[in-house]
Amino acid sequence: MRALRLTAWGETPAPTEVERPVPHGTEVLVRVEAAGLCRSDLHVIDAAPGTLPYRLPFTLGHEVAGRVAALGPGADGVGLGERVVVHGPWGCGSCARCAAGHDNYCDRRDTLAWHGAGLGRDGGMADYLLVASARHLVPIGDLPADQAAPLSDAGLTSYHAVAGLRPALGEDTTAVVIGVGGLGHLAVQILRATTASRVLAVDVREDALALADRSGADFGTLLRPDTARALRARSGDVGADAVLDFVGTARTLELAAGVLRPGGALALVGSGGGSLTVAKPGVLPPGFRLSLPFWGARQELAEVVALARSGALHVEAERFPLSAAPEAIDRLRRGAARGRTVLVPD
Ligand code: FEH
Ligand code: ZN
Ligand code: ZN
Repeated sequence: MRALRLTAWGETPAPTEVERPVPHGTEVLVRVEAAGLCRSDLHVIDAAPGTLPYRLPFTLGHEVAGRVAALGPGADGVGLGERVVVHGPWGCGSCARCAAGHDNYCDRRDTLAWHGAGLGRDGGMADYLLVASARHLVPIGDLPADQAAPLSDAGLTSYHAVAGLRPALGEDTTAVVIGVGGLGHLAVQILRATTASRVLAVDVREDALALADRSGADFGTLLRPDTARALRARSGDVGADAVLDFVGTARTLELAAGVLRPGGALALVGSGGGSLTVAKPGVLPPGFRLSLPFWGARQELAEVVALARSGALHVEAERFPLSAAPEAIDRLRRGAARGRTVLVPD
């Protein structure tokens, strides 16, 4: 089968021929229909030797949808031919967090040589993906694969970030989304579908603001020196009850700190390398709360899929054949990707 294998740190992987896995025990083999490309894939490819606990080589792809192709003799909970999306964070499988489907917060994370599918373990940028158990699979019915795959990371990460902020987002509140890319455009839709808040969007590209508008944002603005003032004006001059920063640079964190309402909450999702000084006294508003959400739980993925199947979520997806993965990776790296890039086995 074809697979996009990371064989050396710092080298863009190319599709190569590897043996198709055979499921044993509780394992399930999935015929991949789509695999999303994530900025984290760039971080993995570019990682200096020794900075990640992963052992080379492995197949990339942590945002995967497909159809059950084969079952191990002990596999249970999914049927042959069933279409599924893969819950990508794979923990130890036996701690209290993993047992509850919260592999994203596995208690033994620091002892593992992986973070999940395509992250130290063979992932889904391939014709087939082997998962250890059906517990990693969520049924998607007739949801198109290029809509379903991005739900498992871009959608789930955004949904989990919003879930932590939801108590602050009742009537007459304001949520600000910084960065309207693969995750941000879904966060706008999830905020509109699951909270009463007004949604304001910030990006550096006009076409991203157009995507925010299509996704249901009440207002969008380019990142400028006066953006905090413009956002405050749209919040009734009290500031934002919540900010979701999908970029995470010094500049976006400064904007977040400058626009948050007293008692406001910041969810830092993007790995842009920025930092924020938390001190008393300091620049942050009283009652400031910070979360660093990572991916999401299996049950949350089922909720995201249900939202998508209800028509509340639309993924702006750009499809590329798996054979063109190097070009797609380069396009994401150049900042030329629009919405979420999805690789389709060809
Ligand atoms: C995966 C592995 C490490 C860091 C971040 C990620 C995210 O892309 C998963 O949502
Ligand atoms: Zn990711
Ligand atoms: Zn665990």
